[in-house]
Amino acid sequence: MNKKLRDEKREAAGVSKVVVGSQVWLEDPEVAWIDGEVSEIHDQDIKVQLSTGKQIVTNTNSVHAKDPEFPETGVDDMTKLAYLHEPGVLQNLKCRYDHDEIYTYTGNILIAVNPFKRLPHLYDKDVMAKYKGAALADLSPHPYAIAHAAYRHSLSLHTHAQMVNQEISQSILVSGESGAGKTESTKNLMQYLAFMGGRPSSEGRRSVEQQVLESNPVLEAFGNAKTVRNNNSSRFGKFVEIQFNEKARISGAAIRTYLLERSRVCQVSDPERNYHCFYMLCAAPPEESEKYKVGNPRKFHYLNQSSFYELNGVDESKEYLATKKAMDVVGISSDEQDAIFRVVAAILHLGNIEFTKGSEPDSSQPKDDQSRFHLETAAELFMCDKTALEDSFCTRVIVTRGESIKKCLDPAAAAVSRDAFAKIVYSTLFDWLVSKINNTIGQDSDSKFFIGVLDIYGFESFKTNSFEQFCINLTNEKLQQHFNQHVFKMEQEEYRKEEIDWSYIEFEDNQDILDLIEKKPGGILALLDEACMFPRSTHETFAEKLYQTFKDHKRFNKPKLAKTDFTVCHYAGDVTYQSEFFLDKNKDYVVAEHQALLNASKCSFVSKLFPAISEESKSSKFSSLGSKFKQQLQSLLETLSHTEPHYVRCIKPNNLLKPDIFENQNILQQLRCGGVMEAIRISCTGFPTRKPFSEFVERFKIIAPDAVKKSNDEIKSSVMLLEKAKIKGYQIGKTKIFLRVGQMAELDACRTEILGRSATKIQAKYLSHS
Ligand code: AOV
Ligand code: MG
Repeated sequence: MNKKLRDEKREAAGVSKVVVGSQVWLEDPEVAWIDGEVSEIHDQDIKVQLSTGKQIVTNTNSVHAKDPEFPETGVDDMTKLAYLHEPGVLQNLKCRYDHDEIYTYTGNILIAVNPFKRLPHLYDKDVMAKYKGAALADLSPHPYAIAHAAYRHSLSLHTHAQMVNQEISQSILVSGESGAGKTESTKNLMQYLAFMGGRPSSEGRRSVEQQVLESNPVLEAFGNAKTVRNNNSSRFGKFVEIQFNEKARISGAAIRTYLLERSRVCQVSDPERNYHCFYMLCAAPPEESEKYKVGNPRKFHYLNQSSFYELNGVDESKEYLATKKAMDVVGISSDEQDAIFRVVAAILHLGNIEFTKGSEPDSSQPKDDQSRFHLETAAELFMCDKTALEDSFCTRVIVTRGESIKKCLDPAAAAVSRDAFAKIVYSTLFDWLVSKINNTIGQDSDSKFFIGVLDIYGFESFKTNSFEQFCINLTNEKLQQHFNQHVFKMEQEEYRKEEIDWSYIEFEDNQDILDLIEKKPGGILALLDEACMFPRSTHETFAEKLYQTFKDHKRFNKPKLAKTDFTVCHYAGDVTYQSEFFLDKNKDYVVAEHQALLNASKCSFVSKLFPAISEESKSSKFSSLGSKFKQQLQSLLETLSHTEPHYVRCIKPNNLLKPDIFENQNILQQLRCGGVMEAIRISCTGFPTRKPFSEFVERFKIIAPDAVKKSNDEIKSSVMLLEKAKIKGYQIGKTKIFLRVGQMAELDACRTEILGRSATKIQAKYLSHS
């Protein structure tokens, strides 16, 4: 964060006056903030007795006030903190975390700190039932409460919308870095929505909500893998749109997925793993693993490049059966399941085919009997011709001037061709699963509203970062902008429109990074596409072009000594990308020979995965994965812009993936990057609650019914009601009333009290009559 900005903020939130005996926070390079007590004061200099035992002399400007009455178990909403500053926020999160309270609100945003241990009492039907009847503020913070708010909000707007044509769909955006708990939070959200919108399960048939829930294990088996950051890392993005009918029952769902990481199929390294499904299949019951000729995962090149095979606490053979069960629920027939695992097994065998020089110059052939065995097995499993399969790796047909010439590939090129084959088969299989699930669940084209839940790969920065990380981080930039825009710009815009007196708060904008990446023409993606279309480009020429174009861009750097690496200064930190495989990975095409071969498979499943291509698309030019991805993101954000967003911000408390370790610096970094600190400030300094005058009067007229009856001016009535309820510090806008934090609750309490009193009166009257 901009230093000046932070200093200003610090001042705003800092200590106004310290005396001897004041409790304060002091900045510390290691643990971020240490608490202590002021023991002496000489003008600006103060001596602080730290809680660690040390004494330090500093000045009044560099300390923050510490709340002497900070409640032992913290507060469930940051906006309730007596002192709002970084150490206060951190202390609150930590103290709640120590009590296994992993959820905390910041106004309407839910902060979730990953516990890295099971907390079963937090999630079950009874807990869901409790949230069903309650208002957001009445129960402790929880993803259920966020899902509840989204559901309730759609409903209340639903009746209203028919009159005013208002947006009623909602979205819940879950964000955070890799391993922070997005996928787990998403599952909780979906469970709650299924609970609210589900039918009594008497109908025998699998219900839509059950299918929506069971889609998770299927997609995770094929789209999740162990990475350095997360043992169950989602390698694809997902937006689930749950559709509701006029009775507010779930009537359909649409799952959109984004860019599955393909390279993982052929390339893994310690301590990562390939996709879960490969290990599950290897652990299948004997009759099945024999059928697919799999077994020990250590035998397969696509798996044994890494020495990690097992996951803590996971029994792959059980997972295999559980995945098949989930596949049953989402309507994947047993024949289809057989075909799917046949394809998965075939991919493993492909990986074991090695090539050596053939008889002709620059040609190739399977290296030995082992390789020939795996080639044969793969052909059997794909149900395609063995020789044709070999040809599709070792040769390439080139069409020039209407004549087709068969060209041999050398062993290295044959291996590249084999890997391309494996990758395209796997990613096509994944897409098939998604569309199959969508077809089974069914879309409700007449749905009245939907609630979308977004779970996308978190920000990634590894030792080496390639095209995948680039796309993943672009996604996070886009979502960050959406968050900024929503929380900050919308807020300010609203105050401006309503002519409310409110000093603007600066915030970090990331538009310049987005321009750098996706501006057309001239952004990194555009330059990459250009490079891909120009036959003589290499990653060196591409990198050179980037260096020239962006040498003065403040979000772009050429690392010292680097020849082809480049650094992008993302909102969440600097990431250095290795440009080596960018060109290759950006090219989205199926080799025509691979397509034709698979299309000719005797297995109808495989042949349908690769429908015959028309002559014209055969010759069509290169299509860009980066541009396709950018478009998908654009359309996602377009969808989101028509919904009312709710945010869940996940925090990863440590990089060891262990319970009960709370790393202050690490967490602060995430809170700062994610804009949580600014959001907190806004909800406190601003007016988080706003109501149009008419709605306001309607809701609270009971507080002063006679006065309201006499007046026909809504603004005057509103002011009378506010005064009667002794509310101060509110603001009157042009169309709405703006309330400070907590004032709505005061008004509601006042209303409830009056309602309660009149109810007793009626009751008393009724009793005296009977
Ligand atoms: P992610 O979705 O944010 O990462 P996950 O949701 O997969 O992260 O969480 C990572 C791991 O943390 C899970 O496998 C659990 O072991 C643990 N975990 C997370 N939330 C909870 C919770 N509420 N209760 C118990 N354990 C939890 V990535 O997909 O890598 O960006 O691409
Ligand atoms: Mg995930």
